[in-house]
Amino acid sequence: MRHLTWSDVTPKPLWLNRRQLMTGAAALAAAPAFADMKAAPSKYSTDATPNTLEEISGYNNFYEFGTGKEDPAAYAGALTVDPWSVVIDGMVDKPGTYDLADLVKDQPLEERIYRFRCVEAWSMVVPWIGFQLSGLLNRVGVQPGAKFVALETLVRPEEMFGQESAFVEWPYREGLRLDEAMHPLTILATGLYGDDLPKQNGAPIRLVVPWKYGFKSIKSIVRISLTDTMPLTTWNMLQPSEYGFYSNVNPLVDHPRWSQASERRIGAGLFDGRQDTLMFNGYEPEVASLYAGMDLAANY
Ligand SMILES: Nc1nc2c(c(=O)[nH]1)N[C@H]1C(S)=C(S)[C@@H](COP(=O)(O)O)O[C@H]1N2
Ligand SMILES: [Mo]
Repeated sequence: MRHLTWSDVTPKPLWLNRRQLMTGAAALAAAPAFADMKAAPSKYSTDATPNTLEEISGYNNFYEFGTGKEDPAAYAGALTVDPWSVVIDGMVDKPGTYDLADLVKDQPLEERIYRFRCVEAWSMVVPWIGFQLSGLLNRVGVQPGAKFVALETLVRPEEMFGQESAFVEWPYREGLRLDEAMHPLTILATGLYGDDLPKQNGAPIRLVVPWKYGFKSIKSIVRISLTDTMPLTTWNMLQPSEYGFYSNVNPLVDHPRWSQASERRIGAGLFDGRQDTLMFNGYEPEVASLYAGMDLAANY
């Protein structure tokens, strides 16, 4: 059987709003093809076996919906993700409020199977659907003095009951250095396993930075700002001694309360799924040069 690529099957802008658009004959025609697309992951993909959809959408961190790992699956259904817009502002040529469909328009969507590791030392392998953050930043035009990208999650306590408690200073926020944001491994994901993102995984659009601990991968993004100063980040605000700005996966730098030398692959049967953690989560060849000359123990 010939391996299909994404572009064989559907025009890219169609992909995002598939749920609304796929009706009747279109749905029937598309169904087998979508299943086949799993066979065509990006060159950036790992060859590790992905976790199941049940694992990926059943064990989550999304504090807007509670702090338990099963809370997001139970409560994220309340979130309205359509319509959705994202404010892009700060040091860009074309600031504005972009409708999600506009934002994704013309960005090459592809499946990328990424290792994903939480700072709590569990990990998964996820077949994301997304596009490079760099594509979007290039489209809006990054101004010369910009050095960082700051991202924020929606604040809507009526739908996100976790936001009724103030233990996090909402919105959840994250940031990257501009060169990290422009790196081809850094994607905005709008789906996984050939479908739209489950809400508990950060629908309708979330960041994925595979060489960093999971908390950098901010969910349900409504704002992207280009700045010349290092942005505040939620986990650093909560506990600066434990969570730095960089948060690169690093087996040699332990979290103050636990080792980061190994991880438990969720769902893996053998040996409890425990395996050695790799430098930069296994993406060392691709990203080590971003940190040349930096002391990674000081810049954790
Ligand atoms: N807005 C928001 N984004 C978030 C979080 C969160 O609580 N709120 N949790 C982070 C953490 S700690 C992890 S490990 C990942 C989990 O992503 P997943 O549930 O898709 O596996 O999301 C990150 N993004
Ligand atoms: Mo995490």
